Amino acid sequence: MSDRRRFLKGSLLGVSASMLAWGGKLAAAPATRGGQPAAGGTAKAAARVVSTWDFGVAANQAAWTILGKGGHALDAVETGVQVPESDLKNHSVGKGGYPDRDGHVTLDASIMDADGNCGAVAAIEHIEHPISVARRVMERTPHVLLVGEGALQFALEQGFRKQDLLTPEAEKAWHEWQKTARYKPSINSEVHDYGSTGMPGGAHNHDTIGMLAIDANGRLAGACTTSGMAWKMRGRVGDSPIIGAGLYVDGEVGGATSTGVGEEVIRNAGSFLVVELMRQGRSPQEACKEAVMRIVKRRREASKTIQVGFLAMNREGEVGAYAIQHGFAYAVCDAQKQDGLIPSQSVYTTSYS
Ligand code: SD4
Repeated sequence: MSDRRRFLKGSLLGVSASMLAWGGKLAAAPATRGGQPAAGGTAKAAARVVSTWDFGVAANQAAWTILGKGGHALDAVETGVQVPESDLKNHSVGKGGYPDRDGHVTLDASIMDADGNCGAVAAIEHIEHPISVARRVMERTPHVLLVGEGALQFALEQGFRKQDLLTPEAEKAWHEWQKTARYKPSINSEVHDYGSTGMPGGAHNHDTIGMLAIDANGRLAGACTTSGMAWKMRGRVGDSPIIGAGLYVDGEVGGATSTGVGEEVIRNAGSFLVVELMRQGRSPQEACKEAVMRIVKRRREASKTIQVGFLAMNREGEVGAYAIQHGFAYAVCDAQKQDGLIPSQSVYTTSYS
């Protein structure tokens, strides 16, 4: 079990009953239409930000420096997820993330607002804050998604600094992995085992940060950023930069984001599905559960050993989550409490590894 997962297990044991109750009854904010202030502009929504995993607590607090002052949800989610992107101890997001099986740290990120504006980058290298490049794609290009070399070129044109993202710690872990992996980096003409019997990364194949925010004016936004699955194939892209898979926001309904094995999320258009289920009247929790059950139903065997978690917030500020495996948690931050961490319900209730 990784240090992070061990920490999470410990911290969840410390979650008090009162906090769980608080988590179950997240107060609803006044409804607004299309992510805009309600007619007349008098109704004030309760600002709230939620994000995946325990490291979402620090990310939420950074987002709150903007939301708490009445700032825009889009600025809040960008600022919030930059925290794990820069955290060298976090091996699944940004700088310090575990590399692909050839030793390259490649990052995926997406951002979306309540009006359907969105931007993303996939398999981008050498840039510490892919989320900010994704926002530039959204705001300064006619496109939605830039990948690889082209994404890097755009980032450099936009003034982002090129840097080495592979930390000594991550490099050491990669060398450890190579000792048992049936794969040697570089052109590998002898071994063509692409790991078709299972996803690489094991316990490291989740932990993306997905964040959803609603600001004091009722505007919704979301962001999702990751280094993806550890030891993935070179060129592999997960769910996080795919709008509708790793992230989706609709100002009339709410937003959803995902963590876990991206292939399963993409197959089911996971976050879009969660938002559409909320549109049909499901609560965020019910919608997340249904999206998880679609995956489990299609992949009954595989789902025993993979993790996928969804987190959703509707435009009233109601929050819910659901995961395949035990151990998923989400952070909640609002005017009442800035360091909430709530264990998600899951299909399986015992730990896996
Ligand atoms: C992916 N959803 O690339 C991501 C994995 C994850 O840290 O959660 N990674 O499939």
